[in-house]
Amino acid sequence: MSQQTEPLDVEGLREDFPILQREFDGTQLVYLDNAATTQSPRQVVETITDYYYEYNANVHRGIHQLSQEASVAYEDAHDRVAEFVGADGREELVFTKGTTESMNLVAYAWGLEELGPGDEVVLTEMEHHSSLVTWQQICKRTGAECKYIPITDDGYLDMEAAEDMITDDTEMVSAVHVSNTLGTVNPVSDLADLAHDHDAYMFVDAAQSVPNRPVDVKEIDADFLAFSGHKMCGPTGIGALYGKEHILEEMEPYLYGGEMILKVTYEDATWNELPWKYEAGTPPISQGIAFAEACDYLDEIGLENIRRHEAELAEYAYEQLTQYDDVEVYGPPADDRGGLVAFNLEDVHAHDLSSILNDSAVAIRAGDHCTQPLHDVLGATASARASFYLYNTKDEVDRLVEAVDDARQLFA
Ligand code: 7TS
Repeated sequence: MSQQTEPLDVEGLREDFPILQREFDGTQLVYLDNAATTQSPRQVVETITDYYYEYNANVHRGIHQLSQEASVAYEDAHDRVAEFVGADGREELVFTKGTTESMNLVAYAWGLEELGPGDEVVLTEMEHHSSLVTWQQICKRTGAECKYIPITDDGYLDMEAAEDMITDDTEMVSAVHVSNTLGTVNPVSDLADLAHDHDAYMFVDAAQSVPNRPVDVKEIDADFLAFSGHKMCGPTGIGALYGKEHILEEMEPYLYGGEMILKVTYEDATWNELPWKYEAGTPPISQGIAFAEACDYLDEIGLENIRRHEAELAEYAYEQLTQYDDVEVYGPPADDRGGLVAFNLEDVHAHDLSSILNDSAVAIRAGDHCTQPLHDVLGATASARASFYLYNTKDEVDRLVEAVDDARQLFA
């Protein structure tokens, strides 16, 4: 994992992303919806076309040449993505549809089996619905209880409350690493220590961290960690679940079918080795191979460089937006956040704001960002959110702020 700290050659990088050249009525697109999904560079898109033009075949099945080539590339992609997050290898890295499916896999395969009345799952108030709703519903089905670590007024996790809430009744702590609404970077390693002190597992939702900073599953000591390819320059339809090998060995499969079995009789079946035990059916082959290419692309740039670039843009955006008294930005201070700012302009609904920004070709997200209960805590029904990535510039932040100012004047 690269630790260099060089400024990004953003103009050079932008050439890899043809979509960024799009214009609407002669105005160039400013794409600031990267927490929802990122754009893919040519290198990733060409990996997909190469696959379909050169070696499209089903994997693990055929002994013909095409199938062998596809199988090797698909299997190696697991090692590449595993390496990207510091896992030991493919045995610890299951390909899924994305973070949501990774979360559901563990909730169904482990949670339904292991949880029961008296058990507790500890989440945070800033969980994305993919974790919140999943654990909430699994708790309802098993009789276990969900608890939520509160946030402080400035958008951090209340770690004193966390220490009280994580007890011997806790079976799972599941926390978002970087909040997709507040931009808070949570101390997931400290939470993992607390969980392990009480023999609970630690699940890290790394959907908003793996794409933009060095993340090492061993350093965090996560038992599970989930992320999505489409938020890190890769295609949609592919993501990953990291799990400690001994836990993945012990768990029962989540989906049954072909590919995931070793021996089948009319009476019973045994399971394939890791990670295939959790990948029933024909997998997303081209997406998996392109996911690995996205990891190469990001490593080439350097994750620490990307983290710093995003933090600079977020700090700049925060400062520019808060110069207006009627703009409220949520979450921690300007200089201590991930690469996004969620905000509201007084008396203007976030959807209206987003629509006005769209007229200036500035793409942001408006809504609850799949964190409805968190918005209740913030006292807002919705918010506007600008989220940055490696190809965004300060000029684009200026375009955002100008468009927000236009909206202020329109609604004044
Ligand atoms: N966890 C976090 C923290 C997220 O931000 C998201 C998606 C997910 C999980 C789910 O990822 P998926 O790939 O399975 O959908 N977040 C957003 C967002 O902020 N806007 O659109 C999707």
